[in-house]
Amino acid sequence: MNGAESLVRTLVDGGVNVCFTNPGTSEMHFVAALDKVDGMRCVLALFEGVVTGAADGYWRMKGTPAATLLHLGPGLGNGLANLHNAKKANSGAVNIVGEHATHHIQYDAPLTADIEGIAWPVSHWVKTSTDAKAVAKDGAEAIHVASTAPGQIASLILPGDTAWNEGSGPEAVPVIAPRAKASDEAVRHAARLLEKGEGTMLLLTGEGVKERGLALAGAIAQKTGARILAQGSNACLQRGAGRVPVDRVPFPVPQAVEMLADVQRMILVEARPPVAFFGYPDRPSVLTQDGCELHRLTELSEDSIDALERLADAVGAKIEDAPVQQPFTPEVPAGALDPAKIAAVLGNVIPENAIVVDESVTTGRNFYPFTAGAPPHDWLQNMGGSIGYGMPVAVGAGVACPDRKVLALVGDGSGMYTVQALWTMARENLDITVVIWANRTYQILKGEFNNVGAGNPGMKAKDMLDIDRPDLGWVDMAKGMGVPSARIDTCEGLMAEMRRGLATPGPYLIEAVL
Ligand SMILES: Cc1ncc(C[n+]2csc(CCOP(=O)(O)OP(=O)(O)O)c2C)c(N)n1
Ligand SMILES: [Mg+2]
Repeated sequence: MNGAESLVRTLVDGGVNVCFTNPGTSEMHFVAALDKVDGMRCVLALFEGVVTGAADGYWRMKGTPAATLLHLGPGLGNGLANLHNAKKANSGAVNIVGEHATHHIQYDAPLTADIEGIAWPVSHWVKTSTDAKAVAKDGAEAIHVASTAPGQIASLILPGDTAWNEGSGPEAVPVIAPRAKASDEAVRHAARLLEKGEGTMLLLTGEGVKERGLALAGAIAQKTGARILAQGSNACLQRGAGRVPVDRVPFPVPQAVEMLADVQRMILVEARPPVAFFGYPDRPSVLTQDGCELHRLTELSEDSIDALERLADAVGAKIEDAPVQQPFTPEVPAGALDPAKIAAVLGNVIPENAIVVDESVTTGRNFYPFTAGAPPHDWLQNMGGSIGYGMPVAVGAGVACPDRKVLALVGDGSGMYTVQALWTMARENLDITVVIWANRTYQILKGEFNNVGAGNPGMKAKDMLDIDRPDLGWVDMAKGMGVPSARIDTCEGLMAEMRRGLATPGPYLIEAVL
């Protein structure tokens, strides 16, 4: 058995049974091994940003890593933006990056590059296998790293000869440590802060914004008079009727500062201390008031459910007392589309157990209040700010959860970064309804132009902020990649087409012209 087959068997035995790929010559033995080993689902994507984003989406829904297969430095480089997003989302992934055969690297052939140098900034662990006998063991270590809480990026670089020479056979993955428990002092101090009542906030992300974490936090808040709030972006927030509702830190700095103005004590449940997305000339970077005490209950890698249970006990809160969201559907809107009406349509159509991948940018600023009473669903956000995450993450979620409806809500500018994801949706027949908010502009940047103090855009600057001339033909692009599609520009049309897309299996794209 060669090194490549030893590695693929190690992956499958280690529970990594999906590989998102875009291979080249240096990965051919890995590709050949896929035919020899049962149990690995291989999903081809036509751009590496789709590969890496799909691995992110897969982890978010499954909590176990997928593998990626990438072609040397440039292939990895094409995948960097979504690896950056995945790393910020604390998603685990095992990247297998092909490399020239060891004897060939010295000749500086066209594809020779500093692959480790490219991999490091978006990885927690990087290793180049030195020979075929080491590949399986390195692969097992990569799975171990990727699976270690809260989830990490492991990049294994595989020179061609380490794939084709005689390997070791599969290796077992070392035991993965469970999440560490928060210290007693962290829980005790949080309880002390909560005793002070109003002015205390629990800021949540990670397990803290999943159903049970929210129920515990909601019960604690109910008992003590504290408030709960979610981080601005969250990898997977569980919401909808019957769950404890939670708002998020808003993107615009003035709104965020206002929301946090009364907070004197903030208890961080996996969350980062809230800071602005960008620095501006006349706006603060830190969103909390001076003197606000920040107390960490759990690190990202710690067991927040356990910590919240202990905290609930300490303050005498009972999970069944948590105030849950009642079901409601907004009034059905009519006529031309605008962001508020779109939000009302969504509140009517989000199906039970849906996975909503949100890359709506400005169109989506107000989706939360209108969709809060929809049937229970998961809400996924961009964690790294690099746009083009939405459709790839939807691919990964669709592969991870074939029995659930995936709804990808994507700005037209964002969608163009990784539009190739549509082809993978069609090829794998993934049950994803994509809605593109076709406002023909980078709308958010118009506000940012002013926010950074650049004044009013002139003709040339305006040209950098609009994406019309020509208008993007989303219906045609989708058709060209095998995804049925429709264009609408009214609330009635959006409602009907979303219902159609969600009712029929397989992918569907709606171009919603604003
Ligand atoms: C990789 C990357 N390139 C550029 C940007 C800067 N950027 C942020 S939002 C945006 C445009 C978003 O446009 P769209 O998705 O159409 O949403 P809209 O602003 O129209 O609501 C751009 C270019 C970014 N965040 N990431
Ligand atoms: Mg736009």
